[in-house]
Amino acid sequence: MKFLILVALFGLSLAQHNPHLKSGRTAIVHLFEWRWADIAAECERYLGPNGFGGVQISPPNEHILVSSPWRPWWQRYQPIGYNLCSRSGSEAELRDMITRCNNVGVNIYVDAVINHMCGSGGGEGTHSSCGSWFSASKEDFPSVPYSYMDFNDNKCKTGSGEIENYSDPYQVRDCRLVGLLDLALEKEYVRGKVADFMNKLIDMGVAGFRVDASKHMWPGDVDSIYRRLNNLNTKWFPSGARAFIFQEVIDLGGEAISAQEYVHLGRVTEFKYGAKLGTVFRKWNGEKLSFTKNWGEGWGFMADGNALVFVDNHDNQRGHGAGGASIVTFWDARLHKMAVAYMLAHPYGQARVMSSYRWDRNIVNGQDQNDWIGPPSNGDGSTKPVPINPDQTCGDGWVCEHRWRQIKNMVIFRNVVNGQPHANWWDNQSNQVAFGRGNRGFIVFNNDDWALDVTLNTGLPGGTYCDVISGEKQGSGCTGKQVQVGSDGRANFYISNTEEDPFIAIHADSKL
Ligand code: AAO
Repeated sequence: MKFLILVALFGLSLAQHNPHLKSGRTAIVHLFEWRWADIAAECERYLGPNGFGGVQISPPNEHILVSSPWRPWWQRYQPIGYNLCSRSGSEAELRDMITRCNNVGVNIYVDAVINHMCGSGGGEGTHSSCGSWFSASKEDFPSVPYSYMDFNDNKCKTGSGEIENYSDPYQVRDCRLVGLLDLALEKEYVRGKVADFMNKLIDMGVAGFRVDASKHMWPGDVDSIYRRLNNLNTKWFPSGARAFIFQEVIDLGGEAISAQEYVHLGRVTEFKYGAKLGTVFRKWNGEKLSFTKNWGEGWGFMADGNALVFVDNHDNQRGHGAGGASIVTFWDARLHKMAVAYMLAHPYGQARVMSSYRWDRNIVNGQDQNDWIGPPSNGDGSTKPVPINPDQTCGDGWVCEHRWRQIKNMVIFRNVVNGQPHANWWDNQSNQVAFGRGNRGFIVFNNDDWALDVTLNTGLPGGTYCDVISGEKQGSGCTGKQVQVGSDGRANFYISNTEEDPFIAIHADSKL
């Protein structure tokens, strides 16, 4: 009996590691701050047809409206309640989007902000995205309802009520993160309200959750919430399927709380991944691409099946969160394309691609004074739609990295090589490396300051392949470079260090 219970419990949480991607799909994209109407259209016109597996959406629940600074992106990390109207749209638009994305095989993952409500200085009134009244000073949120009894004020032992020291795990869980009113998740009542909110989304058809600020919640508390979650909607998912859970725990080492405390509950964001990959591609601290032969667990990252990996995220692309200056973002487009391609070619982890908007950076002493700027918006703060240019890029300040040919084609590469082992590694002991995935795909990088000119074993069947970085296969030809693979699997590669994109990728579906 005990054994059976153990199996049941263990099985339940392992199930939460599965993103339930539709067959043949492998990568997800964070459409940061996009409107629901635009995500629905993007699923149908682009993500579905190009093999994207899912979308991480911005928090869909009612949030505070901040006026100073004017409508920052981070207002959505300050919940006022669980009504589903937000800067991205109404509940009806959210439901329509989830349905339309599911219908074209693209899953939706919700950014769930459940650790806290708005900041203590959030004032009183109806300045919230659905217009619900609240009072931050009285800790009164009638739309849920939560009252002062539902917060951790008595549990927190610091004088300020704030997290003062990250090396004290009690403070980190029981006190306020940057002034945000900290919910008492040990209370049955609060757990129930949070679970109701998540269950409403599950029933609408979402496939899972990014759990914001997980480090700031006790593993036992979130476990108790996860156990209350419904199985996924059987209209789109197998019966008995559990929600995919990936928890935001920033663990670069050296703190009291580690990612390991959460890996039995679901996946965890592996922040070391982007921090290290950025350092490698920037060639800082003596790092070289050739050192990545054992990339993944060999670099001290968490176990493969627990990791959610990314090159940058919405925080560290603008100096919030962690990772520091090494993070490569769209602002360093050439390095970013290489780093994202490396991630998508490599088998480690569940990969997430970032899709950003541009803002006016104003960096003073290494700190961006404009790190708060929200998405492309109209004067009244409403978010602008994402217009698509004739060349398939996005307009109006939306960067749409996921539509860059190099990145889109590497998402397809990852699908084509899915399940194949990391193989045929080559390096020049510096910053030129190559590796394949079984007999399905091969990629070559030149991040040195001189040309790469070498004949390598690709592991692929002989033939002519289109490079999917400089172009792609179109009909019976290539729009970019061609690679001739001999019947022995060997091919010559030449990559000048001054090329726009100094890397080449070929795969089974790019063969002529
Ligand atoms: C805003 C204002 C605040 C105001 C507050 C309340 O900016 O001035 O007090 O409202 O009125 C986002 C924004 C915040 C914003 C918040 C609410 O980023 O600026 O505050 O919305 O509107 C910690 C958490 C992590 C969190 C991260 C930003 O652990 O969970 O801070 N990320 C999530 C979201 C994020 C969101 C929230 C949480 C809140 O992704 O968008 O905030 O919902 C160390 C710790 C980390 C800690 C960082 C930053 O990291 O390890 O746990 O992250 O510090 O404080 C080295 C170390 C590394 C260290 C890092 C940074 O790299 O190795 O460990 O340095 O110093």
